[in-house]
Amino acid sequence: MTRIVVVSNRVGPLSDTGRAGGLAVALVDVLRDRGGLWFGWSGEVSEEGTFGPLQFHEDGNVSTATIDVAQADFDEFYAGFANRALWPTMHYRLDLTDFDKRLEQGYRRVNERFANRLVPLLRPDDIVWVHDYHFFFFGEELRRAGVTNPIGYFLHIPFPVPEVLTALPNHRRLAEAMSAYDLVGFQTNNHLEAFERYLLEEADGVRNADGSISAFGQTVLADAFPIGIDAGAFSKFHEADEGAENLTLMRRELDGQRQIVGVDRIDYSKGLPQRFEAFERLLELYPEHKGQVRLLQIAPPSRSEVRAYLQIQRLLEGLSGRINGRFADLDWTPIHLISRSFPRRALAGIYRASAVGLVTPLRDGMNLVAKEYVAAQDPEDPGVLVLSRFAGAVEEMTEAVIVNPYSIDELAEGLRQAIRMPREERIERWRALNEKVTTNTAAAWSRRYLDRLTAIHPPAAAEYDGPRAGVRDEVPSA
Ligand code: ADQ
Repeated sequence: MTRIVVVSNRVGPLSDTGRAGGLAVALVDVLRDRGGLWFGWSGEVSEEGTFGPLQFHEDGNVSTATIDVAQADFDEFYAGFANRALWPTMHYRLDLTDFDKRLEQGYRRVNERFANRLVPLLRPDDIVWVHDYHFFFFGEELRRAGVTNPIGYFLHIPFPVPEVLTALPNHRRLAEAMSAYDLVGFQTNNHLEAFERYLLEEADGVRNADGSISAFGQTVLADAFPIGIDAGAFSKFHEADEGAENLTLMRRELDGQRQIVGVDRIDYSKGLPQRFEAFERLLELYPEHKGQVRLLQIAPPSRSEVRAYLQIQRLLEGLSGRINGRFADLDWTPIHLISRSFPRRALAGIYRASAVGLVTPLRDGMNLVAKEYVAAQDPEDPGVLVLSRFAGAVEEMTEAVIVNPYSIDELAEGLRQAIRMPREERIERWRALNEKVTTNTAAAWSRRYLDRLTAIHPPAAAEYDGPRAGVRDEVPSA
């Protein structure tokens, strides 16, 4: 039977998805549907690096194969070109980029090595699906090694407009490598248009009748496939385990106060300092909220090997300390900053206990937290989502309170609107949002993508008929 082979930087976990991140859950679903192989980095740095033994792990119909990287790979590929050149460029932060040629070479080397390690594991009728900004060159390397299987690519983060992308010194090679895939998927139409505009305007591309674009002597089809979550699971997490415990704990602790919640990895793209300043502005302008509303920000550190990430963490600690010093009282602390991660089921309880979900990135591919917050709400008394106009999620989630995160005043007013919103309006907005979150699930997303990929390039031998409907699709919208 045709297997799906997923390639992503981080692999797993395959079980106990209540503890895993949102993306991992989406990918496990895809793999479980038909059986498959998940290939990527082990998370370990070793002397042998990419030349070391493959580590296999089997769980039912899914296996994982991972390899280590060497210290130089980690520095140049992961902490280097991926997170100091690509991530900031794609999030419109050219001021934070480091375009060192050595880092780029390390990135290319790791893409090549990883692809060459996968080749012997591939079967002729496999469908290969490569994920995210760590592996732009992976498909091209597979083709160079003679792989003729369908190879798709999905970019989880934004694709910037050509005026920004062209700041990347190897932008042409990057776009050329992307064009080697059969199908390139983006989160939003906005990112799709940026990519197509690049091919047409910067690479003399020509659009074909079927919508594909020919450029660099290759033909690529691109489209938008907004990612979803396992909404059914999220709407039920609060009923048991850590979800129920956290819901009860939070409600007792809040004792009638309203809670605004933010949940993000610490990252400069997430707009965290602006959030704290907006909350401060709310308290300045509308002192009646003192003692009545608090901001809970859950923000575990990430990528601490990159200097910009440590700086943002210190900035947040300083800001929350200052704002708390200014406004706190003996029985009330305005900002609670928690610097660790929680299992997903625990997050669901926290979301449900919070009157406002504050999701205000300066730039984001999609943002799964926005969808998780909606899915976790009580249909009879839902909270309000305050969403940045620069999150990919905004293309679908138009019934949120939409704000410009660069304007502290607008953010503060958005918060006030959300806190004071009457119940009927909250229910009306939530119903519309929840309908979308429960329809466009993670399972529906992968099915749409893989159906499209196999329509363009059918796998050899076995006829692929799409993944079977996942149970997570069968949850009725409330
Ligand atoms: P991220 O930038 O990591 O993902 P996001 O989409 O919000 O951003 O996903 C974060 C996930 O991690 C969510 O599932 C969330 O629940 C979880 N998470 C965050 N903070 C946590 C905490 N403190 N404890 C536990 N879990 C936490 C990238 C892109 C996004 C895109 C996704 C998926 O940057 O734009 O939406 O991939 O495609």
